[in-house]
Amino acid sequence: MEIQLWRELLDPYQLAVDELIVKFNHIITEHRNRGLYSPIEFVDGRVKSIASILDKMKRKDVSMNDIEEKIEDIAGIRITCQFVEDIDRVVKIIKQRTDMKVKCEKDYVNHMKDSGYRSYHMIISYIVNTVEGEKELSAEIQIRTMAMNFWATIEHSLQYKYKENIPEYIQQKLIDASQAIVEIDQEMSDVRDEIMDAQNSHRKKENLVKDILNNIQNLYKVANKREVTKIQDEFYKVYMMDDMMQLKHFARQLDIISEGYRSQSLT
Ligand code: 0O2
Repeated sequence: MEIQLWRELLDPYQLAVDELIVKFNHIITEHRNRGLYSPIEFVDGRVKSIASILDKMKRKDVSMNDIEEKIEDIAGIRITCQFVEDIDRVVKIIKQRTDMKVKCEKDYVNHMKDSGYRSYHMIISYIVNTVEGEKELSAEIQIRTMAMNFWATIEHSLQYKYKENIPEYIQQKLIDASQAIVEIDQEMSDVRDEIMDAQNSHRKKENLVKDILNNIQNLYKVANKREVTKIQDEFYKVYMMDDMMQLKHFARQLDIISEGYRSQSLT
């Protein structure tokens, strides 16, 4: 196939990857803005390289005409979670969406591959709008924990080096390591509530400080500069106390002051 035709074939997949990354990142933002724990820690994606598509075509005996139908991971999204439990939550979120239709799922989390690979795979059908109109295409979403991702990334680079022939002693090491990853994920799950609590309090504090600073910045436009400087100094003092209750109280007082200026400027 000519290079130009590859480009035309792959362009909509790039659009799908870009859109899906934005959408999943927005899920993270929505959770965090509401002071909620996000089951998605981070997301990335890629369009499969031409070399990798050609390799897969050879491996699976796929003809040029069947690429789009038979190679369902041309567009690939990887969602990384902190805890195994988060994977189920992400799967539920995806199933509830109306812009992604789940075509098939593979649960390599509960059914580890012989290689030791663990991850939850979903093939979705997704519509993009191109210059030629709507196009429905397939995309693969891989959902895994950070620990699973660590293992898969390293194992993938070894596959690249050794192709199908990873020496047996390395394979055994990888299987042992994958068992250790199962244990790490389990250990982390055992303290999930504590970790989530700590992270939530940290985010809540960050959001509160962001609101306070926005409020102070807006006050500069309407209030006397000396008064705002006093408020700012007071904020630093309260912040240094490292007491969330005091910080909340300060934020409420500041809201009242700001509201006062807002209504004054309206009259
Ligand atoms: P790349 O370079 O990541 O794109 P099948 O179910 O066998 O018909 P397929 O498509 O191989 O077909 O499905 P599978 O097994 O769900 O694998 C899809 C992708 O999952 C792979 O894509 C890898 O990204 C990842 N994967 C699957 N097995 C392993 C594994 O043992 N180790 C690692 N590190 N990753 C794995 P590609 O196209 O193989 O590779």
